[in-house]
Amino acid sequence: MPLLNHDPIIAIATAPGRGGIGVVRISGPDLQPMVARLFNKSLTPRHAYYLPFNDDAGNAIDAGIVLYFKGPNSYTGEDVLELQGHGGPAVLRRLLNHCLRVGAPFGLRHAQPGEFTQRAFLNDRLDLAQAEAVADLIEASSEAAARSAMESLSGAFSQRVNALNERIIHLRMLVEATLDFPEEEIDFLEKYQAAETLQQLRDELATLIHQAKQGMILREGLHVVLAGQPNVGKSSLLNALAGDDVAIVTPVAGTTRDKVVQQIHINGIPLHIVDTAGLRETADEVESIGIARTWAEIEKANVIVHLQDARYPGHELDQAITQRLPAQTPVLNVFNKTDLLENHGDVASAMGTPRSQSEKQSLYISAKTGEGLDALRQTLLEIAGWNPGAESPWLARQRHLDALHNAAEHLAIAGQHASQDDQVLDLFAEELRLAHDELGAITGQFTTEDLLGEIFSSFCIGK
Ligand SMILES: Nc1nc2c(ncn2[C@@H]2O[C@H](COP(=O)(O)OP(=O)(O)OP(=O)(O)O)[C@@H](O)[C@H]2O)c(=O)[nH]1
Ligand SMILES: [Mg+2]
Repeated sequence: MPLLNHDPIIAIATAPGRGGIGVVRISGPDLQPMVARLFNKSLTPRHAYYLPFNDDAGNAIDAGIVLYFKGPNSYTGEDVLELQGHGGPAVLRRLLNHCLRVGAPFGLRHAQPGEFTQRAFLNDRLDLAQAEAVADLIEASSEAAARSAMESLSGAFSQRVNALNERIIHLRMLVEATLDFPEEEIDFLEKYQAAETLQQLRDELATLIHQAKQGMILREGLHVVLAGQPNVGKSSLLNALAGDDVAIVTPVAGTTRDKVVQQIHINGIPLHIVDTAGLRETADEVESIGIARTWAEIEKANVIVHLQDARYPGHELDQAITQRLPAQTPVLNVFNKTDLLENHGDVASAMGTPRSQSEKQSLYISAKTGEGLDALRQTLLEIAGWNPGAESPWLARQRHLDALHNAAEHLAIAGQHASQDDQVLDLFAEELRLAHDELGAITGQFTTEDLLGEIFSSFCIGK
C-alpha cells in the first residue's frame, strides 16, 4: 500500500447489504473544490445539510445528510466529506460512482482497506495500537471484547506503554550522562538507585505482559479441539456447548467425517470449538481422511479435550491416543456419559498418573444431561490462562506481546550488566535503548512500511 500518497480517497463506509442509512466517505488534503462541484455550493464545516444527491444530468440518485469536516479536525486529519444516504447496495454504488466521476479531475480513487485509519495514524490522530483497536472494535464478537477494544482505542494501553518507556528513557539518560564522566561511573548504580529502578521497570513490564496475554485471549479466542475415539460423544458435547444442533449425532461409530467448528462464548471469551472425526484404525477411505484431519486439528489446538467414555476408563485405545498427543499442548481428560455410570469413583480409581504438568485435570460430564458442563467451561477458561479477577484488559495482539517479551528480555540483560562487578554501563545503556525501541514499536514510533501495510490491509474497506 503506498504510504505517502495523498490522493483523495472514497469508499462506502457502511457494511455491505441493506440498512436504514448508508455512508459514502471521502478523505483528501483539500476537498473544497470537489465539494463545490458535487453540490454547487461550499459547505460550512461540521454543519449538517440535507441535500439532493443528483447525477450529472440533474437526476436524483438519492437525497440525504452531508457533513463536511475541515482537516485537521477530522477522523483522518485531512478534509473529510460524509454523504449519508439510504442504505441499499445499488443506490450507494450509484452515489459512489457519481462521486468518482466528479472527483476524477482531482485524482479521487477507491480507498484501500484501512486507508482512512492509516491516514489518521500518519497524521498523528491515533497511534498504532489505537489504530489496531479500531479494527478490533469492529471485529469484536462479544461485549467484553468490544469493551476492551474501546479501552485500547481510548489510549489506555498506549499510555501504559508510553509511561513505562519514559521511565526507561530517564534511566538511560542518567547512564549516558554518567558515561560522559567516567570517574563517577563506579557509584552510578548506587547514586541513582539504578538497580531498584530497573527492577521496578521489570515488574511493571511483567504486569503489562500478563494483562496483554488476557487481552490476546479476548481478541483471538481459543481453539479447543474435541478428540477421542468414535462414539464417545464429541459431537454431542459440541452441540451441548453450542446450545444448538450443529453436528450430527448418531449411535453409529464414525459418524463425524469432517471437522465442525462452532464459535461459543464463555464469560465473553470467544472459544472456537472443533469437533472431529473419532480416532480409530479404519479401512474406510473417507473416514481415514477425516482422521488425518483430526490429527491436523490436534496439532493446531490451544487446548485438547480428550473425550473418553466414563464406562471404559483407561481403555487401551485412549492410552494410545494419549501417547500421540503433542506434549506442549494442554490436555483435558474428560469422561463423558456419566449418566450411564453407577458412580464416578469407578473412573477415578482407574485414572493414570498425569502425563505432564499441563495435564492437571480430569472432569466427568454428561453431554446428555448437562452434568459437569459448567465445570468444563470454567476449566477451559482456566487452562487458557483467563483470570476473571484481573483488571479489565485492553485487547492485545501477538505483535504487542512479542514486543513486550522482547523488551523484558533486554531489561533482563541490562540487569545482568548492572550486577557485574565492573558494571558494563555502556552495554547497560544499549539494552535500555533496545527495550525502548521494542516498546516504541507497539505505538508505532518505530515501524516499517511492511508492518504498516500488513496491519492496515487487514481492515475492512471504508475504515
Ligand atoms: N447416555 C448418554 N449418551 C450419550 C452421551 N453423549 C453422547 N451420547 C450418545 O452416544 C452416541 C454417540 O454420540 P456422538 O456425539 O455422535 O459421538 P462422537 O464422539 O461424535 O462419535 P463419532 O462422530 O462417531 O466419532 C449417540 O447415540 C449419543 O446420543 C451422554 O452423555 N450420555
Ligand atoms: Mg461425531
